[in-house]
Amino acid sequence: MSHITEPSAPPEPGAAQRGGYRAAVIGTGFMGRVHARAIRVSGGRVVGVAASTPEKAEAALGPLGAERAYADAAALIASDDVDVVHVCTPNHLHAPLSLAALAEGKHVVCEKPLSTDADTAARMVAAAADAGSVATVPFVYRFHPMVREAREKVRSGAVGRITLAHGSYLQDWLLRPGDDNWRVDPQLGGPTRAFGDIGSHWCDLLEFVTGDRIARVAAQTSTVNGSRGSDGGRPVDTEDLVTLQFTTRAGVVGAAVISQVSAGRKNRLLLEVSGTEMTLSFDQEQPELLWQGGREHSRLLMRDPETLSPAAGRLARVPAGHAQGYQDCFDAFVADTRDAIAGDTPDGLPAFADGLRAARVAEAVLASAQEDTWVEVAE
Ligand code: 4PW
Repeated sequence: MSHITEPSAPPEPGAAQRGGYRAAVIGTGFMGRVHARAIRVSGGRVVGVAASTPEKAEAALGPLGAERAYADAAALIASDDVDVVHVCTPNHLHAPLSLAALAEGKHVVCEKPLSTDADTAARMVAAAADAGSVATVPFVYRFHPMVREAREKVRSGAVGRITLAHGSYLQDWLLRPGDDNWRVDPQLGGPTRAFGDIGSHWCDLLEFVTGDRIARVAAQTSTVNGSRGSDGGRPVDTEDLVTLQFTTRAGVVGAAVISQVSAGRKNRLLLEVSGTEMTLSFDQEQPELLWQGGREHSRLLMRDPETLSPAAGRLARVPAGHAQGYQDCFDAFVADTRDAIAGDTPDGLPAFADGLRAARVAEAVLASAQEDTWVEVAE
């Protein structure tokens, strides 16, 4: 099969395999399983798992490939066998567990949102710096090679001066009143739901690709299902959708639609950036492709390590023509976290500062919707 080009860099343990990666996972839901797999694929060990009950932790040993079930999160964090704590719990526990792990001198990978309020997220950034720990947040869509390719085209000037950015992040798993999850409860999920959960990814991707920052926002929120639950009877006031206008520091204007109630849309993150020379469009459900629009010629770029920039090519984890996706992003993110712990400085690794940034944007979005006015994003 001579036409198959191998990825430019081997995906598995590289420089930073030195020292190993002894990780433990708190939380055994969908995200806990994704993290555990990424740890193992990156050459690490899932040395332990903790859950809301010892029984749940025990039951997760097999599915997570974990070596030991801890009675609770505190015991896991205190363990000398654990170097890196992955926090994959409901949102309200992200901050206390991460802070406890940092106080024990652990490295931390914490799911987004970093905290349910931005001031606490700022304390987490400071705590990570004080501890000298690597502290990362899985804004994993950054790890699609075609996202890196888009970023390189902006960086090189090929896109020209950016004039417009827009897109959407649409899902449908909360479409019906009977659809329920801890995320809809502000005590567990935080005051913003659709925006905190998926709007944060969109804004992170926009800022990552453009290198610019959202300066001010005007948002509307809507709670389509005002009550939820198996009998549809529990009142809910976290938002199902957000429409957002924004202006960046560089003066780019843009708009985004974020929804968890868009029938048929499963995980459709679309980001389109227009500059004076070209438009780039990335759709997370077609992650092998990047549309490059030009006045005279437009083309669909494919993830081919032979034609990608080195920054994008290094994230190719399977040969060209073999689709790579969501779990691959997680695998690459954990591999870069591992390398950062070993002393490398991987390009584009999302850290707690990026989680704080997302929390600040989320607070501005919520305030704008509540006050019905433009709101500046705090720095
Ligand atoms: O972070 C996001 C989640 O909370 C994800 O990337 C997709 O939407 C999958 O689950 C939710």
